[in-house]
Amino acid sequence: MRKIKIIKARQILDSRGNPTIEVDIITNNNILGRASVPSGASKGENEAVELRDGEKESFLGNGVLKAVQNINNIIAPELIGKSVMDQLYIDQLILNLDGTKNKSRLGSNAILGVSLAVTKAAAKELNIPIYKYMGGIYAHTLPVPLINIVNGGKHSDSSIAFQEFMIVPLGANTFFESIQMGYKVFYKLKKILYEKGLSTNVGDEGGFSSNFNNIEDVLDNILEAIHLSGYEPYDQIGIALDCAASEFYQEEKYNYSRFEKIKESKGEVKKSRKEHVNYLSYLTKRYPIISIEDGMDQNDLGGWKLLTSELGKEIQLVGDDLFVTQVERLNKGIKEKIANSILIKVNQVGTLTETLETISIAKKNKYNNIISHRSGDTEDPFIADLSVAFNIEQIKTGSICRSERTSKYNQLLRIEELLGKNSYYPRWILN
Ligand code: 2PG
Ligand code: MG
Repeated sequence: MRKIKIIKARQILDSRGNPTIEVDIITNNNILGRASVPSGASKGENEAVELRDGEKESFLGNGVLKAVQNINNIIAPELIGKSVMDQLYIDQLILNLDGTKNKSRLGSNAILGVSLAVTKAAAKELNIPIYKYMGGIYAHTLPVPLINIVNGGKHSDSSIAFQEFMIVPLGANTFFESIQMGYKVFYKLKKILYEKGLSTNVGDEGGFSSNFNNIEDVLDNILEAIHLSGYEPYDQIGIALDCAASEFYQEEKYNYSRFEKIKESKGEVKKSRKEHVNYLSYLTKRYPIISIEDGMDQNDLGGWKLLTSELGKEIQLVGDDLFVTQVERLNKGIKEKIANSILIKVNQVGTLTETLETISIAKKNKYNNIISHRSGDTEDPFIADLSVAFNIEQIKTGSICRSERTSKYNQLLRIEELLGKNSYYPRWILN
């Protein structure tokens, strides 16, 4: 029993309005598991391949109808009659069907949609929450949210080279309280920007995408908002950055001036590896920065070594494009002693099984895991359940506005309520 009766994939739209995949799995008990797939803008070179139609007539080339066909015509016939309770077996079966290292035949988007729909159908079959199905009785940790409040880089046209500026409510006692703290700072920042005559429009992940002068201008405004909210920087609210440095690394330089406005106001800002590391180190001393993601380019291993030796003992250094949620790349990083944490994105690798393998390797090696959304996301809150299931202590899922971001926070609020006094919110996230 609990067998797959129907698999039906379709094309829907993500938060940027780009096509993405939704998969329905219906069991012989008429239970529906439905999952949708996120999509990145600043993708790592080594991510599993997301299949897009390419032909201009299909949503300007961005359609995912081929991937939909791959599910309906290739994956579905193989999975009909298999039990949704057999996640590892099913994931392996799809991987074998694909047969490539980077999932380029069926598409990581096709594969992930099915993998997650299976999980969701299984949880529903048992009539228990998804986090509990995946994690069992010991799933009880709510993650500290890294709340995005300013969008730069590829996620906005704000001209700031660094992609994400986040606040981290370290001083909260519960997840509920962490959202309240984030809310307060977000709206204080909105007021500050408005009063300075700056735009309060938001970027892809819901953070403000105003015309800031430069990186320090962003950080000064955030610090002001933290103070205005009555919070102690560092002790109660820390700052996390995602430089997404691969996006502005050119000809062995970190070229902040690729972003037009900085070029005009500040002159050329091309930093060598060493200058860039020094700058990050300076920022960390001047501001309550507790975490830096993708501080260096994905292929600049020398730069990563330098950054890790400079800051790796003091703050969290997160590999995103660097590790792309893949065991092989993470193992290499561990061996080289670069970074000390890893961003976990289900669609960078493609199946739930592989995601869990990566998480467990990180745990074994004392690298922090941070569950993450993508800049193009959907209303599917799966990653909220994923973080609680495996007691992952951090989640990065955007601003506290935009429904595709708040859907994850809202699910975490529900889970915290469900767990009641058994829930645990980690007060401090650094090792
Ligand atoms: C990142 C992500 C999510 P994208 O770089 O961490 O914030 O962005 O999905 O565009 O890769
Ligand atoms: Mg990133």
